[in-house]
Amino acid sequence: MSQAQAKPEHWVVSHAGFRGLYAVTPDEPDIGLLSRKVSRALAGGARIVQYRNKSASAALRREQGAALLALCREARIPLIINDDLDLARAIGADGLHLGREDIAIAAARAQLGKDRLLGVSCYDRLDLALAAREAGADYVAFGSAFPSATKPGATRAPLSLYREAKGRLGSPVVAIGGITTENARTVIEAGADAVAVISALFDAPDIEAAARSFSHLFDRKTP
Ligand code: TZP
Ligand code: MG
Repeated sequence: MSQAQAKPEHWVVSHAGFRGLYAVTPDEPDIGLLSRKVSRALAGGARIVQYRNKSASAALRREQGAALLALCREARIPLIINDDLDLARAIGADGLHLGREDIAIAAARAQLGKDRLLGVSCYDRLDLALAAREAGADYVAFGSAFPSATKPGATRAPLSLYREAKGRLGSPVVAIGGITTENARTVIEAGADAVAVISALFDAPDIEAAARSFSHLFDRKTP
């Protein structure tokens, strides 16, 4: 399938209702290694992949983004780009994830079109999430759920926020930050539809097994 032909109806997950493991990439300069790691996460059942690399040059990010998009297309899993609307558009990625330092949500939605997934980090703030939905976000993320070695300064979000947000927003709610196979159940039971994970997934000795462990936590129906 060409990139231009890829449409949400071809994805394994639905735009409005995904659930499961949301794999967020580590800052890995080696494209081959990054691709192998993401392949293992997909094999273990990751439902969404976000390309996030805070230390690469624009040229490397473009190359890595395109490589990961090809992998995700094969698995029929959406690839979301962190921060960078131009990169998302340049490679024809499936979506964009924004934080408070990034471009305005409504502007991003206007440029992405309605078919692409748009996610927004809302830290510990329901008000930001409500505004993000109003401006066109498909899903929101709250966190850090637990202390995160990847982002030690991150605001902590209370567990009560996940269910409260789910009730108010009518969109998928993603938990991020310090999530491991040991504590993920806590945020899922607290109402999160997906767990966004970097280190406990990509630093695991067996990435596919770790992805499978995270994914299995979603097998059981939760309220
Ligand atoms: N936002 C809040 S915590 C975090 C981000 C991007 C880092 C998540 O990484 P890890 O390794 O899963 O804690
Ligand atoms: Mg950002």
